[in-house]
Amino acid sequence: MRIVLHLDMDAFFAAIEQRDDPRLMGQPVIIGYPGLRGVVATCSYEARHFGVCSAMPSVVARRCCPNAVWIHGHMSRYRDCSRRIFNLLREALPVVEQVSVDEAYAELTGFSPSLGRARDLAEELKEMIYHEEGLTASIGLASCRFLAKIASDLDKPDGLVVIRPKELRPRIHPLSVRKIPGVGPKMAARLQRLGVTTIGQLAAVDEALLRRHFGVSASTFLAARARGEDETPINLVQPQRSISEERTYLEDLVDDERICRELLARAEGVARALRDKELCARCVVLKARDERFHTVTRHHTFDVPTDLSEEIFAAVRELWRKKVDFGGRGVRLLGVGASQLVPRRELPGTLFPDAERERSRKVARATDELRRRFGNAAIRPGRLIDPPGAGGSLLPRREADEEPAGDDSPR
Ligand code: TTP
Ligand code: MG
Repeated sequence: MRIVLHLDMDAFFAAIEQRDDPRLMGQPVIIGYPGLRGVVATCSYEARHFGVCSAMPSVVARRCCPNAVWIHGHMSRYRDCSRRIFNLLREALPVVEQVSVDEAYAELTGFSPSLGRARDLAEELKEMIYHEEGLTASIGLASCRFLAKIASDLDKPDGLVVIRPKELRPRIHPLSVRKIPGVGPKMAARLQRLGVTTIGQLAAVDEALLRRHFGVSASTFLAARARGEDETPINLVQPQRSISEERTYLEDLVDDERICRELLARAEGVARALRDKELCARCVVLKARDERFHTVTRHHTFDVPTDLSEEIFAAVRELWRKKVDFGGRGVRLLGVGASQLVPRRELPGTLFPDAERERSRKVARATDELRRRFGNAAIRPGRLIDPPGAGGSLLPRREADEEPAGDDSPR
């Protein structure tokens, strides 16, 4: 039988804050900006008892839990901690796939002879992480990827749950179909119209009926999950599809200079994340939302894929100036994304690089290193320094398939 492990840190950002400031232990702690346009990035389990959860508008969270301690967040600290935890995991396990800042899968087939032994190993991992980082993780073990993921969530925080094949019916069937990764709100609503809300009900539905409603590929997917099957492998190196960074502003931006300054900051963050991962982007995306919530995205394709902030910035500034017309309305959100990513070493020309670009890359890498050692505030291009009194801002959720860049605010 296959054995897959899924690990997810508990209340990750909030737990780091509690660990680093003992006064926060046992307190409801919320990571995010408490202002009008803020959202909750995450919160401690104490805050969850009051109904606070990730992505909740801050105004709602404040109503649920008026006594919470709000922390804007220390992204570079979270990222360093994440890096150390993944190093521990990679040392201990043969095949580790990182799926987010605090979440990993590991293939234990052939490494651990039984689910029971895998459980002992998982106990050791949890202890090791607690010993090294003072943080708790929840782990799920099962015969495939999606069951391991569901298992790790069943007894959070500090959980360790093993799902054996015979436990599918009692433990998995009662759960909502929404627990299946890949079943979003739309598919769940369509299933509900067929009278299916739980995984057990999904297992009982005639596959032909599913096929009529969802087509061949979606119905095959649903039927397999209902049987507790998922052949998705655990990937040692996962192809990353995109990296992006966006911000919502407390006050709408109207000044072109300020807008360009923000675009430069986002381009910097994205370029740094690309260099961290040794990737270059063939395509950049500008996302902008005006005060009436009208959102546009504009793309630019490079002849030569890049990981340099000046090239990404030049492209998005051009897109902003030539391809976006908000008719003078203020800008509420700006985002910069990179897609069509290619590993740098696979690019032609790596052997005989362009001298100018190599110089820029060397400077950028040296800056990245200084940032890593001395923190984010250590180095900023002159234009990134906020004038006194500039409105704060915060990052909403990044896209699922990426890690945060070294920004000092939560996603
Ligand atoms: P999660 O693992 O989803 O959440 P968590 O670790 O805080 O809590 P749980 O115990 O339920 O796993 O996400 C990991 C981190 O990613 C989280 O600490 C903060 C960040 N994050 C955001 O910034 N915005 C979001 O919407 C979510 C869901 C997470
Ligand atoms: Mg987590």
